[in-house]
Amino acid sequence: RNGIQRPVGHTVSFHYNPRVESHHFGKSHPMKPWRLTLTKQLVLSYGLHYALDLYRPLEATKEELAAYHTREYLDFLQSIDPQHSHPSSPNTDHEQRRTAFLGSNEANADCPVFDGMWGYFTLYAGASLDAAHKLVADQSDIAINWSGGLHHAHKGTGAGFCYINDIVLAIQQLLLVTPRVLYIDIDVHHGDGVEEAFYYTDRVLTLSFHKYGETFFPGTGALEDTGPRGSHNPGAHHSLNVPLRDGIEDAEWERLFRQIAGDAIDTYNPGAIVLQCGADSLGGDRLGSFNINIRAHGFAVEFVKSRAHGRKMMIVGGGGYTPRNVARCWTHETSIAADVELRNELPMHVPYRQAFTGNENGDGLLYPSLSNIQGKIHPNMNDQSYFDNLIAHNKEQLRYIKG
Ligand code: ZLS
Ligand code: CA
Ligand code: ZN
Repeated sequence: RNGIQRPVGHTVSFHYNPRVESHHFGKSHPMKPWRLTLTKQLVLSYGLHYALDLYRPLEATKEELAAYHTREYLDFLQSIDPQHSHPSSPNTDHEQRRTAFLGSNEANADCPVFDGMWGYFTLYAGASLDAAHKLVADQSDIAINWSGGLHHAHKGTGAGFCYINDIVLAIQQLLLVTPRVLYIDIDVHHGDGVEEAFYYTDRVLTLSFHKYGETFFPGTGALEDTGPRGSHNPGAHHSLNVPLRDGIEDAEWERLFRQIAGDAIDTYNPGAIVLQCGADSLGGDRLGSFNINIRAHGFAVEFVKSRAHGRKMMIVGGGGYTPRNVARCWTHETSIAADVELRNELPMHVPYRQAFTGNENGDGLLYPSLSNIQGKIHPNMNDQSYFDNLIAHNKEQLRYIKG
């Protein structure tokens, strides 16, 4: 009806269970699963689902999560959920365990305990595992899970809104069938949890672009941190970091990404590429401070896809704290995966249309100008020589790597 068709010879799968939408971190918490509702509605309104294989994955099992996470952490997560908790266990013990596993509760925690949280984790992790399994079984070429991408979770603790590291679990599955996986992370925060999980191996190359400096979370991901010290360790030179200052703009971003990600793909020659597309690197994000627009963000997907040359590709979400722009961004990136061009005017019948209309909400367009219009203004604190140094340093690291 609207001309959207399945391209021949390349399958794009979309892994999503709408039951994730109903979970709430708490009233003032910036992480809003509702952004996934908005994304899904926009994808459907553009008719993109005609170009996708849609899957509705079930919850991951505790056994599946234990492929990375510790038993005691999983036992804690499952039992702290009010719906699973034992009324007999004393409150004080719960409090101590909560602090140990999810951090202190001062000024309201990044990782709160909320109703149905076990259901939420197992759904988003289940979707990433389903995506990985469809790639492994050769039933998909590009597998997308916008509810995943929770890159800060550690083996035995939660951090930065992340409890279960679905990315690590998915990469573990890909490693069963391919010798090398490249992980690229364009969330405005450092992909520390994924870097940490594969820090000591040469079978995963991690590459994160992020804001770095002052007190910005999580504080890791310096240019110089490229893996364990000592060239005898297989993980040496296999963690790449691109620390950025506030206000980076479209052209600079695209040049930097093309250079560094391009070199990484060519040199490392991975069998699969996992791309974390956190949308908090967009201009106007509530927590981020970059100045890039939706097409420049999507350039990462476009570029990796153009260099994939038959390699399996997995795309996950991540951060993104201005929901209308998260939905725009991930709809655009779904369309890139599916080889479909979308018109700038949003479909008339899109639900929640008011979230996208009005001057400050982007005028009913898919691609409004985000830089310096929405949110706080972040002057560009990067300069050409700084970028040149980032490119040169990462090129130097890649000289140690043979694909
Ligand atoms: O990458 O900066 C921090 C840590 C703190 C400041 C905030 N307080 C609550 C705890 C101590 C130093 N945390 C960051 C985490 C960012 C995680 C990004 C996840 C991802 O995008 C992947 C999904 C942070 N930045 C902003 C907040 N936390 C934050 C802002 C507002 C609130 C409300 C709820 C909770 C407390 C008040 C909160 C956190
Ligand atoms: Ca990042
Ligand atoms: Zn983030």
